[in-house]
Amino acid sequence: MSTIYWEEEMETLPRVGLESIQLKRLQSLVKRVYDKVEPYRQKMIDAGITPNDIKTLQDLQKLPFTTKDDLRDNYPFGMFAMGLEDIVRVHASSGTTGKPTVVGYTKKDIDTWATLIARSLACAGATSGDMVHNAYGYGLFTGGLGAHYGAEKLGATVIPVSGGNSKRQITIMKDFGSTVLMSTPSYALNLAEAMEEMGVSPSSLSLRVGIFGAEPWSENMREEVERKLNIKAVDIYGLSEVIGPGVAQECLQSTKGMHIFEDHFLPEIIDPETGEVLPPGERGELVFTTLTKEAFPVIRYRTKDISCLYIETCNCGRTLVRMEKVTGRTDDMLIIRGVNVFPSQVEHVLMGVEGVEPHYQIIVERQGTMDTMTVEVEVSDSIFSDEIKNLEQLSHGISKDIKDILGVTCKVKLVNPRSIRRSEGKAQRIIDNRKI
Ligand code: DLL
Repeated sequence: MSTIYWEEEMETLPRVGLESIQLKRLQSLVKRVYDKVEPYRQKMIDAGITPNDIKTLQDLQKLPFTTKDDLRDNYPFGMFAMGLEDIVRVHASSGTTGKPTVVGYTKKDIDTWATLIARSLACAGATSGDMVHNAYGYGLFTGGLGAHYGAEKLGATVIPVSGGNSKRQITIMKDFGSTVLMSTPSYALNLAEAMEEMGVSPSSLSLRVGIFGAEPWSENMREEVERKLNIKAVDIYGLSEVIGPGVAQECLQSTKGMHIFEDHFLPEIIDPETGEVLPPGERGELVFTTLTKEAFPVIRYRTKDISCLYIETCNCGRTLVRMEKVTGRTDDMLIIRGVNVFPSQVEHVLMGVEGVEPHYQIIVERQGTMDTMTVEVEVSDSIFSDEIKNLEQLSHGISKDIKDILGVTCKVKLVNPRSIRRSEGKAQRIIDNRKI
């Protein structure tokens, strides 16, 4: 398979060349934030560091971390490195608690971001000949507009359909000949469901590839989406604080995670408890430093996402390091009777069971001092109309699988097909009733 690149020279740079670019960019970034962003300057002063102390890439480790709290404390624009006259756009991530985080972009940032999405699309084999069906939500969320500008930059035709109204989306896909789908993986499944309801066969569409991200999705979920939509599904990763989508992208040849666009973002993996930097291959919390962003640079931003880095070169020829699929966040982890479990691990088990539909929710409750977990999952129409005793057997079987594979005890409740609320963007997997 021949590789399609958007910026071949940068994506295939020998490591020494790449590291020398990274160092120059890091030094200029640290100087800029020290001069222009008061909270960063203060943190560096507190840590006894000046920009001149950054002499090698290793010296990055001398700099303090940045957390979501730092951004909240300086809400809305206190961490911007440019005046509002140079900012052309803001986005915000909703956040489940407290104030949202607001991020800003200059004209150049918007262009960098579009380039990164164009690279991502090329990684997935897309070209200017493609019809990109962009079902990421448009608005303060970075998904819609981020993907949109990148697809335009690639020269593809964009359908800015946003999330929702799934049946209309299927008609558009059919009539316009969409070839590339961009959406959350859970919304892709909702589209597949709408297709089924309309009696549209995926083979009657022109869809070839889906670029899915913004939420964790398991390998079994990937198989499910690929099968239901008759496409190849690849992963895209990003977060508003770093730029939005387009921080890392899985290529068609990769068997091991997504390429991080390292000429723009410097990744580290740390032990979330101690903050110690971990070597490649070890799993921990992802931390990013932006190397080229003007309006809203971040230094050692703690993402809370769990991953690890692979330094082996990829079959596609890109020399960029790869990050493992993100299976959870440090703040997503449930501790049920002392066992750690991530929703995506539960998903992986569920998706491996025949007759179970890819729509589920995890309900966490507290009984006395104990946390309990109930997994509600939809089953197919034919299974749901089966005898009660068969349903009971199936739910016991799933709960046993979860216990055997994840070591956690939970109740499994099989629910009516189409009874779990569908989302247009990120799916809500956990209903936490402990806080009520
Ligand atoms: O979700 C940006 C994005 C849009 C990425 C479209 C990919 C596609 P936020 O709303 O700020 O930004 O949420 C960022 O979503 O820290 C992860 O926890 C999660 N996330 C993003 N991509 C993935 C992925 C966008 N591919 C947060 N796999 C991140 C797992 C992901 N989790």
